[in-house]
Amino acid sequence: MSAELFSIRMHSSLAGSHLSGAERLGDRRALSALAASLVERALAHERGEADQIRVTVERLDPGALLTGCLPGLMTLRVPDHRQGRQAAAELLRGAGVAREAISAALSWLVEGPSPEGGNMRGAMLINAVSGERLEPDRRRGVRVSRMDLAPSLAEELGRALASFDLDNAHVREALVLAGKVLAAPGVVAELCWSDDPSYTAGYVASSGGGYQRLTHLKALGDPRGGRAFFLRPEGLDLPALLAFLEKTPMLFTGLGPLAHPVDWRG
Ligand code: WAQ
Ligand code: MG
Repeated sequence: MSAELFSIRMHSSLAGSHLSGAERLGDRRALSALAASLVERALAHERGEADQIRVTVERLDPGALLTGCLPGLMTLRVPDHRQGRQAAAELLRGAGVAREAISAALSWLVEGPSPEGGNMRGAMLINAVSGERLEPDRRRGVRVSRMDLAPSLAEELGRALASFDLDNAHVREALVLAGKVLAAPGVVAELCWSDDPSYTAGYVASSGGGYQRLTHLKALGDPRGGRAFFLRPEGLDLPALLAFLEKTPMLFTGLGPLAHPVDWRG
């Protein structure tokens, strides 16, 4: 990627409710194709046809760019979402998240984490010890942004994921997002499942465990989903964390190890 770097972000909504979003980085030549593909994607989304699509393009300071490696990926097969959630809770315990915080996050995600019980556009921030919600705007949440795969890595990742039958946009984008979240100051772990009714897989990410996929974290057809970032309360600098997640540009230039799927045994 050349010295000139832009952030391009899409957010779509229907009657004021979040439908879909995406964030990419690109050089000047890549922008118009990226914009077209983000608009197409918003129009074709399974959650519905948007009545508003916003595309934002912003020039970045290339001096602020961070690079990193993606977390390692493994798939844990679970028979259904109940066992998936139990497995997620155990993985989060292993990453150092307190029980209270885990059960609070799970119930918010199950009920719909926004104040009206719907989906949020961004993530919840949760104190990993007390379970308290810490994001400044509980309706919107915190949107992680300004991250992407380096162009050279995109192909390599596609090939690697394809050999596990996992080369889809959900996995690629979630891996990149989790990679940036794990690089953020004060984050202990992340829990996520999709708000797309047809996509039941989700993951727990932590620096020790990497990106651990669970094949079912919700029932097929359930339109609720979301993300919880668990934060270490000691020494937490919330403004610095928000600035990092929302503003610091990060490109991934290396892959982590990919493991063959295994059955979860709690
Ligand atoms: N920053 C913060 N939160 C976000 C962001 C973001 N950039 N993008 C999405 N979210 C939140 C928001 O609340 C969405 O409602 C929720 O996450 C789900 O987003 O390995 O597809 O894009 O098979 O539907 C994970 C498993 C798929 C992939 C996640 O999420 C795999 C997925 P979605
Ligand atoms: Mg979605």
